[in-house]
Amino acid sequence: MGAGAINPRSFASLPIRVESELRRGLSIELRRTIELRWRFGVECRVFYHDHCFDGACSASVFTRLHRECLGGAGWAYSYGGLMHRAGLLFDEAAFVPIEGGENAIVDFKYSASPRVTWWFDHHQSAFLTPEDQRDFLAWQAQANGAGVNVHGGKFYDPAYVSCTSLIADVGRERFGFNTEPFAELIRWADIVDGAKYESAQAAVEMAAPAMKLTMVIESSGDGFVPRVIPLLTEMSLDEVLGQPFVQAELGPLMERHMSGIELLRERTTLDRGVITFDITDRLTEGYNKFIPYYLHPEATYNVGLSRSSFRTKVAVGTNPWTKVPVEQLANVAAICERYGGGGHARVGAVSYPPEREDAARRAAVEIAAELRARY
Ligand SMILES: [Mn+2]
Repeated sequence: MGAGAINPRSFASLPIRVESELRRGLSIELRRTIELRWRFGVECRVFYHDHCFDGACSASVFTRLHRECLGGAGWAYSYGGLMHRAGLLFDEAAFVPIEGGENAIVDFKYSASPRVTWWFDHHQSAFLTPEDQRDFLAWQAQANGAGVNVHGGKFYDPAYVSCTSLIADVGRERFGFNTEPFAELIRWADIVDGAKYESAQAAVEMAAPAMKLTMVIESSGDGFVPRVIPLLTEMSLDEVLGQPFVQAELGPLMERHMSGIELLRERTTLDRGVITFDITDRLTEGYNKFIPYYLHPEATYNVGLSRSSFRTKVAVGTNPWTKVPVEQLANVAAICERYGGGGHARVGAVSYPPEREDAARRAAVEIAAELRARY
C-alpha cells in the first residue's frame, strides 16, 4: 500500500488560513468541487463485487468509512453490483459525474475512469490491461508526490484475505476509522473469502449467520445485495439474517442444501482415502463442495460426477482439513490437465459435453484409481 490521499474532513476542521494554504495545491476546479460537495452533500456510488459475501461487506465497510471519515453530512449512498464477464466490465455512464459526487469500486477490478476516486482490491488479477496498471501506478506516484493534487484513494494489496479487512486497515491507519463496532463482520469476511472454515461441520451445517447469509448472497437474484448492504452497515449479521425478505430467500436454499446432503449421504463411498460419487442422474445447480468431507472426514480426496444442462463434470478435490502433509498431496490441477481440464493444486475439474457422459465416467474412474494408488 502507499497511495497518499487527502482527507476532506481535515480541511473542514482546520483554521481557515491553514486550510487555504493546503488547498493551494489543488486545481481550482477540484477545490471548488470539494467545497461544493462539503457544503451541500452529494451522492457516493459504491460499486462492489456482486453475489459475493466479501463484496457486500466491503461495500458496507466502505460506506461507514466514507460517512464517518471521508465525506461530510448530507451524502447519499447508492450501490451497483459488478460481475466478471466477457467484454466491458464497467459502464462509464453508471458513474456519478465528478460534480455530482464520488464513485468507489471495492473488491473488484481497477477502472481508469477519472470519475472513480476510491478503489480497494485484493484480487491477484486486479488489472484488466497493462494500461490500467500504469494508470494506477501513475495515480499513486502523483498521490505520494505532491500529496494534495489528488483527491481520493486507491489501494491494492493481494496479500489480504478479504477486501473488507483491507478497507478496515487502511481506514484505521490513514483516516482514524473506528472499526471496533463491526469486528464480527471483518472476521467473517476473512473466514468466508479465504474459505478458512474451522471444520467441514462448520462449512456444511452453517450454524453461523454469516454462512447462511453467504449462501443467500451467492444465489440471490439481482437487486438483492443492494438491499442487504445498507442493513449490514447498521445491524449485526444475526439481525440482517432475521429480516423477512432474507428469510424468504433462505428457506428454499436451506431445503435444497439439506437434500444435497441426503443425496450425497446415499451416493458417496470411501475407499483408500478417496471419496467417489455419481449424481449424473440428477440435474443439479451445484452442491456445497464440503459435503463429501463432512460425510467422510477421514478422506483425503474426492472425485465426483455431476451433470447440469450444458455439461457433465468430473470434480476433483482435496479435503481442506486433511492431516496429510501438504508436500505429500497430489497436484490436482496437473491430473485434471491431462484430461483437458484444470484448476488449482488442491481443487480441479474436467468438463465434458452432455453426450460424452461415458468419457467423463471413464476419466472419473481412472483419476480415483490414480489417487488411491498414493494411499
Ligand atoms: Mn474478495
